[in-house]
Amino acid sequence: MSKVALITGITGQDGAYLAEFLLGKGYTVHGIKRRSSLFNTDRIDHLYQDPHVENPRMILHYGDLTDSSSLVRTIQQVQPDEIYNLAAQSHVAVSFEEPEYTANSDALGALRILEAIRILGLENKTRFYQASTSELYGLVQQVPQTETTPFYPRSPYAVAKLYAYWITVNYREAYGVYACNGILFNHESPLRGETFVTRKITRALSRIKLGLQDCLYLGNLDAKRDWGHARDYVTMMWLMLQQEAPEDFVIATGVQYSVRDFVDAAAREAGIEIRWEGEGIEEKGYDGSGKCIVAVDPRYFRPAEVETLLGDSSKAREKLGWKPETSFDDLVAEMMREDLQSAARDELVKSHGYSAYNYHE
Ligand code: NDP
Ligand code: GDR
Repeated sequence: MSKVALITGITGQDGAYLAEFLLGKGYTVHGIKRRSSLFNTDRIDHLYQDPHVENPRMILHYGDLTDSSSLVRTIQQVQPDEIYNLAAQSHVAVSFEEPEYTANSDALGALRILEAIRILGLENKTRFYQASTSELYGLVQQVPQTETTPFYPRSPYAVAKLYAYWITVNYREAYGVYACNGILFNHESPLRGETFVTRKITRALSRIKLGLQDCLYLGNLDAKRDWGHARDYVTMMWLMLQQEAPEDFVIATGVQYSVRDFVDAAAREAGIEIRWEGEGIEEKGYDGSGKCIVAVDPRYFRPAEVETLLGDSSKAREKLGWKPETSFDDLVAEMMREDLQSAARDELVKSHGYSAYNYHE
């Protein structure tokens, strides 16, 4: 009998990589997706199986982290061996605009799933993975950050994820649920949402290169992050649920770059050398011909910023035998390759007289 996994957030970046990974391991994969007025399964369409085929190995269910009824019903029906709770309102800046919804989905969503496991008497069967985050460290108290570094969340998103972190620990200690937190540092890929800074950069520079856009507007260029590849990180989610006893793990590369460094690296992939001039909100990046292609827009500053994050994943390296496979340069190159291709497609459409494409930041 193949193992059964249930993934919330299967339509997101990590959900897509994890679903592919688990299908490759022979799992039957169930996913929870939200109802949307448009199709929102682009990232997993290549994995989707027609429900009319016999014994499909990937099945989608409508549901929402804010709706206990859908969660309990799906978990009861699926009887999963493993649940990966990846669903979240995952954008830090948006969490300042929608704090209550973020708390409902990101904090209470985890509780609802853990309660469902208990209500359905699945404590001894179903293992639970919670997508925790380096944002918990926020205003960092120690460099680099490990599993024992104190938390200091700096956004409604991080505060909600703090609740989810502790309720996961609590259900492990109180009810013996096999429940783990993966404290993952930023991880990116060509599937990254377009409004996160890395993808915003690779997408915009590709379009600038092909004459589809003039300028890339960013917020805090000095913010530093520890960026890995999502493909590498989903392996570790699975590894965490294969141990004898449940534990929490930091997953990071241990290398840090600034947003400005990321812009430089991505521009180099497009054959552009950026010259920076000015400071603060006056800082601008110019291409070889002297055209301004990067500028700061304070609109993208956050009410409270996380300036610097750097992870130490020694515990995962030792206990799980895990290490990241993709370097920063390879990550940037892969993202640029994909975005240059999609900009080239847009350019082709435009050159044939169609203008039905939009640019949304
Ligand atoms: P994405 O934003 O790409 O995906 C989020 C997923 O959650 C999407 O499938 C989205 O659905 C779904 N979702 C959002 N709200 C709800 C809801 N109320 N009910 C059901 N589903 C919902 O995030 P990532 O894949 O990048 O991240 C996965 C998880 O890991 C998130 O919890 C994130 O907070 C966390 N994390 C991410 C890190 C990163 O660097 N990527 C680092 C550390 C933690 P839809 O497609 O309909 O929008
Ligand atoms: P983050 O990712 O907040 O770390 O959360 P994001 O890419 O949004 O920001 C990283 C840093 O870049 C700065 N920045 C900008 N960010 C965005 N989005 N847009 C801009 O124009 C811009 N300019 C500068 C930000 O201020 C920030 O310092 C991600 C999400 O995936 C979370 O769900 C996850 O928990 C954490 O990573 C780890």
